[in-house]
Amino acid sequence: MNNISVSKALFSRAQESIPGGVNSPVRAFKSVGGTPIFMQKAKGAYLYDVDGNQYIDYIASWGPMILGHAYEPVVKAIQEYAAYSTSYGAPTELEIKMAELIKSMVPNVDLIRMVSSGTEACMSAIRVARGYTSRNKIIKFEGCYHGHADSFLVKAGSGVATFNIQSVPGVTAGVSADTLTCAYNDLEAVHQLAASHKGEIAAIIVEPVAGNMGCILPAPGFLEGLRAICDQEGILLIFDEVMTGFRLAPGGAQELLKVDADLVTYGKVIGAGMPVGAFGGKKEIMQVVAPLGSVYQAGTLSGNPIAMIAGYTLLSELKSNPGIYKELEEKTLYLKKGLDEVLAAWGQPYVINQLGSMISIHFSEHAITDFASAGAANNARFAKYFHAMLNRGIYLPPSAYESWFLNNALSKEDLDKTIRATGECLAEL
Ligand code: KE4
Repeated sequence: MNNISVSKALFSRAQESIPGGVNSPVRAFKSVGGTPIFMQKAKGAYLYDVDGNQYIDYIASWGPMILGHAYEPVVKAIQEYAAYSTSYGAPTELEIKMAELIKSMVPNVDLIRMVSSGTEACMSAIRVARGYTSRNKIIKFEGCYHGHADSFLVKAGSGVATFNIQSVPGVTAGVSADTLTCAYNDLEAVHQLAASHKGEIAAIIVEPVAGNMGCILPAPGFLEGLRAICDQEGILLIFDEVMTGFRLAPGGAQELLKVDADLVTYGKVIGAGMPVGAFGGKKEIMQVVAPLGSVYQAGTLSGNPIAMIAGYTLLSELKSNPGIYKELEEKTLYLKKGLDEVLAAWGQPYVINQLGSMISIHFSEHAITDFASAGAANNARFAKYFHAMLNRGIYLPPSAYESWFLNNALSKEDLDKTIRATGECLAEL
């Protein structure tokens, strides 16, 4: 067992001033139990906690640290620009460069607006869809997570699923009534919702590869089917690419899976760890956004110069070295192969879902294709696995309802250590 006495002391102190001692619930280790680990610093693929323990990091700050922590060019850019001011509240050329860079990397974006989180990006995108279509309802999928805006806290994934919060107090019945839900990958259910709410649905918002119930891939034809329903019914298709954007490919899931969205949201990688989100799409739709149109959306720190230079520096690296994506996928496939071998030898049921550098393990004898199957897995066993790995210096997401995120600083030795640690700890599960 690692010595985590300083983390323990900090956690009890934190709870005196911060709800649950954390600024985001998924960090609280509630579903896996135990004391959240307080981090001191990180470099490349490694985290260092306040007790001096080192961990191989498979969270990458829930996605942003795709090239590893304290990536030199990003750090240098932040240090340089911080000296000019940390915010102006006025437009800067940096914001134009960031928008132009994103437009050059992703399909179907003529106009893009910067915000400060994935939540803001997604809540703004559905407001745009409602303003553009003059319709009120949205369809989201059980277990998908689009941030904590009221409309999305209906059968959501990530922390909402982790804490099994069926309906979130404070989200009114009025708001929830405009959010229709069905199972991920259930195209027939979407057809039925569209038929019974003809002319009422503004948008379908979907994680093109789900990462908030573990990693769940779209079934063949699922995304294409959503595209067809949207075309037929005048519904906007919103790809929530907060996780998949700039992670699965330079052009994200739209590029990799070859399905066009009408609006797309970004976060995480786009800010290189700084608070950045964005939403964008075709000019015909985005021109409803104020001050061009009347769909109001704003933010004091939207396009913040430090966040912009951090994101711009990272995205530029990804654009100029697209081979990174192949490297990341190869590392993930190597990890998957090794995990498969040790888990298969163990003889207990398990499933590994993976696409690109997103991967998750589920202790289940059935395929994990939606929220119900993710919830029916042996997640108590996952909690034991989490702690067994943590004690061996491997930091996994503290919930079975999360995807792992590989970073490109991971070495073969790190992957081998992760595979070995898994093999060693299975007997404890
Ligand atoms: P943020 O508001 O947390 O920046 O982004 C919300 C969001 C939107 N869409 C998708 C697909 C997301 O995965 C997220 C946030 N992801 C979680 C991790 N599953 C953030 C971790 C947290 O809540 O602390």
